[in-house]
Amino acid sequence: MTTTKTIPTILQLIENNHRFLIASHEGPDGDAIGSTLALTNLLREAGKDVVAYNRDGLPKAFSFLPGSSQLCDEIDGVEPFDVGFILDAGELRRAGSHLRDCCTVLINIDHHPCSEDFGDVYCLDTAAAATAVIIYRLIVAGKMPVSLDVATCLYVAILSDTGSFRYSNANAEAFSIAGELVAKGIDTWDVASALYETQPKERLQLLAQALSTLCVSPCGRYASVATTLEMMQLTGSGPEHTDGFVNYPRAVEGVEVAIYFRQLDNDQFKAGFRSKGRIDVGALARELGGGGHHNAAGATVTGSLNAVQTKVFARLDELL
Ligand SMILES: [Mn+2]
Repeated sequence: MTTTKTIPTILQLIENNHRFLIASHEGPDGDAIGSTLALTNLLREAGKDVVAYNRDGLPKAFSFLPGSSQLCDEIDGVEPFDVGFILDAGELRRAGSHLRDCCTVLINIDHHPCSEDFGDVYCLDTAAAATAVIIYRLIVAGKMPVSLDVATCLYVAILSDTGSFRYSNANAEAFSIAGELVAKGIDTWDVASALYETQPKERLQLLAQALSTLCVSPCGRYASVATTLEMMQLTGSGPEHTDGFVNYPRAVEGVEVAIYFRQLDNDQFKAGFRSKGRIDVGALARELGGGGHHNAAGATVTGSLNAVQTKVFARLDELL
């Protein structure tokens, strides 16, 4: 079903029901949390009873968002919810397969290509820059008021999924919605500084260590950085501080594939891959026993850092 057909159905379900569950995918990003909290705030403001849920809880980076303190990571199994919204999830499993049983009606709203058709209502639009864009369309179609709280959550979601309007999905609709949201009174500098200028110092200390391992291939088309458990111990940091590290080798001029090797234990590394489009790193990751998409993928590889790098680089030399 297309968005245009499903939006009136969803609006009807909101109107006719009272108890809602809003959930999104594990390891939530800005779109997952922003969309969850936007819809949560919206429905609460309309007098509904709403539970916001994420199996991994709230990443600290989003604790400035309105409504974030009420996001829970467990659901008490009492009576079922009238309606459950699963947002931005790709697959129900990533939000929690158990959610099917707690909701009378399940609505899947997503913008991921190949999003699984798991809901009673399936609202997919791969042309939407973020799931939050589809939620905004829903609000406009339902002529619902956009409070500053709702606007802030949607804005953060769009900002996050478009890489602050740098990625190719930053289309006219994304800019236009962002403009309308900012017009509701968002302090854009406040939001940007809450998102990007509140990093724990441990992250930057670990990043400094990671950057010192920067390695660019002789052909110049792939590059990597790595972190070891020793570096984490030395800087008092953890895996939660490594978000975005792969973007640094990706930013090197001429690089088409970037890799971030993160040591998991003595002889295991997680290799995170990013491609600028020509090389299918999803296929590469699957060869190594992992998975992912054309432009973003990962695999766990056994061996010393040196051995793991040699293995991955040899394959990339063949591909590039
Ligand atoms: Mn998204």
